[in-house]
Amino acid sequence: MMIHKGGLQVVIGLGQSGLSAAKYLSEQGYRVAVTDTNPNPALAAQLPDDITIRQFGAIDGQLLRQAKRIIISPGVALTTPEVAAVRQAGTPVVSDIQLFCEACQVPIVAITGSNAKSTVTTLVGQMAADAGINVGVGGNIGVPALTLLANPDMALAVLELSSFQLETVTNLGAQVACVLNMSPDHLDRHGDMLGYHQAKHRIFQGAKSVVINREDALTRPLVADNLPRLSVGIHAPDRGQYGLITQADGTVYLARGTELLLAADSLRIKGQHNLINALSALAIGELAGLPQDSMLATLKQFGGLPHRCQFVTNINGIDYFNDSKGTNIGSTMAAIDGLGSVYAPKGGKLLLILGGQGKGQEFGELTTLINQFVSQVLLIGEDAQRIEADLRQAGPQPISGEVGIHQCGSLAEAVTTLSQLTKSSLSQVHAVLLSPACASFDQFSGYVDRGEQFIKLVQSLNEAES
Ligand code: UMA
Ligand code: ADP
Repeated sequence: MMIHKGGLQVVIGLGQSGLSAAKYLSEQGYRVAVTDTNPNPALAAQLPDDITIRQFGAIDGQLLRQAKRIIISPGVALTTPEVAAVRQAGTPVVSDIQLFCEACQVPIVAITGSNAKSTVTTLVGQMAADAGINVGVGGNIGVPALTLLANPDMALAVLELSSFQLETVTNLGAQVACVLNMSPDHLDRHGDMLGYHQAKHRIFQGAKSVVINREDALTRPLVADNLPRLSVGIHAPDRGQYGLITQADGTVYLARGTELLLAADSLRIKGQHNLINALSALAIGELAGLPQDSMLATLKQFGGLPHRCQFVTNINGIDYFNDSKGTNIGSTMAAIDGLGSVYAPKGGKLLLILGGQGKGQEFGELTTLINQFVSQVLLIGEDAQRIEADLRQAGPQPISGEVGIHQCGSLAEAVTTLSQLTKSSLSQVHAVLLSPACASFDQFSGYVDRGEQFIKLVQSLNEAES
């Protein structure tokens, strides 16, 4: 008979992270059970045979009451009644990240934020790899953290962490912890901004060093500490800190104190928000002990991730950008500001494609940046009418009469409309930006599908025009 260690471990949710947790715990010799609201979770076929307790179709409250410890998937809310009841009764409820940090023997770099997590995580991972370090990159980025433990030679773990993963983590003990930025997101799960902030800030528990954003007070740890700390921001930095320095001839440099590191123009990723992302990666890398020369070489090569302000092509002098991952107001504001300020000095404006499935956000918050940087707004998707109403009425300032607003319905229609608009020099359009500030599920299978369809439509436009 197999002797199991500890008590029953119940995994809730059999997605990618639930599967990784179930496999890991079973390999560690625990008795494991799995429960999921889906009657037929697709990943059930990949569960090890010795996991025989599989309760699908509802979260099994009775099973949870027998658990010694519960491992909850990030997509399952702690307020789920069956979960809240056992938690109240004192059963530990943790995420896969808790299991990971308890088992991991190598330094952890932990990165969170409302936006830019995947970009900065990928960049830091690449910097470490290029410096010859055997690095594992995982977490919310799509690679469950526990799967990284399969690499016995891993010397550094770089984790992207979401608020859902962090809300059940205690004493992460990261070598470097960073909250990149904070803007409203996932408030349906966390109740309000305070709850969201508290979840994110668990990343600092037990941290050995931290990176903060000088322009965003909500990224600073609340508790005073004497930890090594580096800051990042758009202004000229203090000694040893990271920022941007603009020289008399207008050239912008990434800088550490007064030391000029790299001209912003030499980066392949564009927009001011990406300069901040580059600085964040450098600061995190410094605290993780990565060599500066190698990090700068990586930065020059880094082309960014697909669907994040991704340069698609230039047609008749107009640049096309795919920012399909811009799914909330904060990310779309960064894209408009970041790219808008690249074209504005040359008298150029953006054409912005906006819309899809809203998440209760206030689109009026975009009007200030639209008035500054955008000449045409093309609206698509389920919430297009509401977005137009918000833009016209609900902003901190009314939308300027000079900005054209066009209801287009679909992305295909938007591309047809923009091909007409961009022909007129009156439109001043120097760049087309798809950054919807919305989820995509009304018309697409996800942000990747939306971005890929946009690229295809733009490529056929290119063929038709050439
Ligand atoms: N389920 C229930 N009950 C519920 C909700 C879900 O049983 O109330 C079940 C579903 O039926 C399904 C499983 O839970 O079988 C899905 O679990 P999950 O939603 O936690 O998804 P995973 O596949 O485990 O993926 C998760 C992250 N998903 C979420 O946080 C929603 C992935 O982040 C992450 O890459 C992965 O773990 C590996 O760590 C995705 C994400 O959308 C990219 N993250 C959010 C974001 O970036 O905004 C936070
Ligand atoms: P996350 O993993 O946090 O969703 P990504 O790197 O995938 O972050 O980028 C998501 C979106 O956030 C992109 O579409 C991009 O326009 C926007 N973004 C990128 N960098 C920043 C930043 N520094 N501040 C705000 N938004 C940003």
